[in-house]
Amino acid sequence: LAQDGALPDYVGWKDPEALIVHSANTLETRRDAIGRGVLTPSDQLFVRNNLPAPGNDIVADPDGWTLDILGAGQSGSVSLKQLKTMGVETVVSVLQCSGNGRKFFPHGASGTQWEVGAAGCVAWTGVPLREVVRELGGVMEGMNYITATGGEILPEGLDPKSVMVERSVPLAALEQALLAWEMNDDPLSLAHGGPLRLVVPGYFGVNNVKYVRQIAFTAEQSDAKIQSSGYRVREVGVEGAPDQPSMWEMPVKSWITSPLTTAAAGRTLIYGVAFGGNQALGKVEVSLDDGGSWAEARLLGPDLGRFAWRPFVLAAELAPGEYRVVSRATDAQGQAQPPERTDNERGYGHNGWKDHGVSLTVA
Ligand code: MSS
Repeated sequence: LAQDGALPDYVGWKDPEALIVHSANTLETRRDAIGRGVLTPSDQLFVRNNLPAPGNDIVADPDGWTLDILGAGQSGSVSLKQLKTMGVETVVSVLQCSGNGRKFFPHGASGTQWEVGAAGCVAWTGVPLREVVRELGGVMEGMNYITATGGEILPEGLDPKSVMVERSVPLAALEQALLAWEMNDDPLSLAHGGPLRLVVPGYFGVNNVKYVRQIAFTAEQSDAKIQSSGYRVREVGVEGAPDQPSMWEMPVKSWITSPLTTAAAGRTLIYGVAFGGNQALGKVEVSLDDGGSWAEARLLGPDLGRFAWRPFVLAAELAPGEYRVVSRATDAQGQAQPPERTDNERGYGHNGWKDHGVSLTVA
């Protein structure tokens, strides 16, 4: 297990300087490590596992990995080698944990105390799920969800439904879902779900099932705990239940990445990242007085599509003093980040701009 912030073995190839080790299963990208590039380097990307990762042997022979597909015209098993002949596409998307920003909830929401770094933007290469389904004769009638099962070996002596990672997303996500075997042009690492991962661009992290073993088109959502009562938004003090909103589509969000505490008086470039979630990004504004007045920031390129984030920059002339620097993004549909968080039991989905600001001393 992680001691003194040391990296656990399965992520030993990561950059320790860029990461906060919360536990062996939860590593966060430092706010000051989120750079000005569009893509997050793989060795700086956050990691979150609900269960310990499987052994490294599962990535030894990627092409031999098999995926079961149920609820299509012809159900059955396909190998990764076969999937690689069915189509290929590269999609850049923000991977963000449902609990990113949990640290800001005043009721002390239980779970990893992520600040802003349970998120990154990476390029996924794989076959669009819709192409695979087309080859298999389409989705069976009456199916409403894509239900994906992770390849973990489950701990013994526990009800499998209480621990398994099995997530359902609405069938509409078939438009963008990808079965990915590469991340940032490298074979998908074990830490990020190799050899094969379901990626649902625009949806929260939990729906991007790693080491995916089975994809089922289903009429109902999974009855695994992680779907039925986990990742449900409800008021503080309330238990999770299937009738509450599930952590699916991500809303618009942004935060400042530099400077974070101090700056020299004069011309200062203020940087951050912004994304529209399941929508394209529209614009980003920055305020130096906690939302009193706003100026539009410039988006840095290139634009890698609807699901990618954009670094942004604003040049500001700063006189000595104290500043509360905040950013507010608006998606292409005109939906802007709200000022406040919406308090909820597990601290999910925080996109309020106030908490994500930084207090700057300029001297
Ligand atoms: N998958 C599996 N298989 N398992 C686990 O545990 N987790 C989740 C996803 N997927 C899992 C999976 C989560 S929860 C998240 S965030 C993500 O993943 C992360 O990713 P990375 O790669 O970064 O680690 Mo929260 O919403």
